[in-house]
Amino acid sequence: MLELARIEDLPEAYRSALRQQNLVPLWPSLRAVLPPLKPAQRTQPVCWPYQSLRPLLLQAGELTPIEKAERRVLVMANPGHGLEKMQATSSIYLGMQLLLPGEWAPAHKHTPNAVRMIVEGHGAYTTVNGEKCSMSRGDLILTPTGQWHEHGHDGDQPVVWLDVLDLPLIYYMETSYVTEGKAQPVTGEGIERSYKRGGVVPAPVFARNENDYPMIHYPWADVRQALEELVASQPEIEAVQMAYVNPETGLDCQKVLGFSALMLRPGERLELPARSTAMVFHQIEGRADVSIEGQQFSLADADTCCIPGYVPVTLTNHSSSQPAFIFIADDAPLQKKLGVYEVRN
Ligand code: GTQ
Repeated sequence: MLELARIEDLPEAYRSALRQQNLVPLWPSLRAVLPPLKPAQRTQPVCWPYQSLRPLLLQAGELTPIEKAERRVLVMANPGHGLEKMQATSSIYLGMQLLLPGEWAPAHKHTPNAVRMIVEGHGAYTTVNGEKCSMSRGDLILTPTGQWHEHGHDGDQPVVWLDVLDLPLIYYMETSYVTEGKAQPVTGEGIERSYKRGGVVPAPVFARNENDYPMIHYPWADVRQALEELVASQPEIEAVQMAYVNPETGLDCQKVLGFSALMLRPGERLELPARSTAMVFHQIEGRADVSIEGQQFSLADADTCCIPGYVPVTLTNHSSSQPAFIFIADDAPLQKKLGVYEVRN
């Protein structure tokens, strides 16, 4: 590839004349914005072990009352982007949120899309546009763009969940803002039961639900059972993986980020090809190693890590008797819409 002229190769008077008119020569920066074959990446591989994060999160519960935090969250920030940017990847924000018994995180709605993956505790709930979703370990609860949501807690132990938002992208687009609201009346509970059986959906007199987000609560017990039934019916399947989709359309459950649950069979080693998406892994059950060239993370219960895109990934379950279950997030839905999604074999 030809070497191009540098900014210093231009006379200072010319450079200054350009600056004064808010003009920039492309050629000194062309290789930086269009590097050969692989993008420039800020996203570094990073792991946030839950057992080291947890005491600091509980301490936040003592240091900052919920009224002074609104959302009591420790953000899992990637140093490659700069911690103050609060980004795990270019498009994904990750945070661990703590709600203590009796606390209430007031209703609001915002433009970024969020999901919660419940990590520990019982008795808390999120109400999304009137639908009350109880929280249990491993449940996925969606709070898509523009939907009112608030969190409450009737139990007697701390509740912790992982927030996954497309905030970095929505903020970058200068479209991120919040609207505050009042406590929502509960109008429904248990929407997941209406969509429990794949292939059939509620259709009162054949009118289908055209809401973009018909199902917002995916209980872990159902997803786990689906994975076990998948592997029981197709023992040779390449990857025991289930995507979280809109049950009315079969498409991704949200428009920017995509989510799936993966079961690694005892002793399984799974090689994922290099794809254009950075990825987030969160261990729901068991243990697994996540490795890319030059870096390996051993995930135990509730550990979370991220890795950059365009690298092959190997996932290994070293246990010879126990399966491992991993929650995965990436921005494949967005990349596919933009036409930049790639799998490199
Ligand atoms: O629970 O609504 O981690 O609005 C960041 C922003 C959680 C929430 C976050 C939010 C929330």
